[in-house]
Amino acid sequence: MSERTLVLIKPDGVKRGLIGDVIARIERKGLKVVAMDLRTLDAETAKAHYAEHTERPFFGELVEFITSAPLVALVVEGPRAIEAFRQLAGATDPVKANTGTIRGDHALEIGENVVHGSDSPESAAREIKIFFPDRF
Ligand code: IDP
Repeated sequence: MSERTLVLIKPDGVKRGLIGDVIARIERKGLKVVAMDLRTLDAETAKAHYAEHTERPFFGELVEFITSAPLVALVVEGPRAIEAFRQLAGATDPVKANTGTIRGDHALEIGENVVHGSDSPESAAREIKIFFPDRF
């Protein structure tokens, strides 16, 4: 059974030239990119996307960072795509992320950890609707 997940290549990943690396890993795994867009988020969209973190102390920093420069939003499809991409991404804290994962190979700071991937089918549906309201 195929499912979809929302992936973001965050501003740090775009700035550092990692778009190709991230997409190559997605495709090498056998997952398919079914939508893709380079854009700079406005604060409203960023707050909606990270709504579950509203009360966290780092929320302001998170919104500021994710809106600071262009990111790439992708919808990725395949069998167990949500879990498959989370495995490719590695742990949230890039120092703890295994080598061989996107975060493990490319990042050191939790606030600049290169990618986002939906964490559940409910989040994926909600996030895909925020980024690609008319596409799915
Ligand atoms: P996830 O991206 O691995 O799903 P979440 O816990 O959903 O991790 O957190 C969302 C994002 O918020 C993380 O990817 C990270 O960039 C940022 N973040 C999480 N914890 C912290 C923190 O303690 N300080 C700064 N940023 C954080």
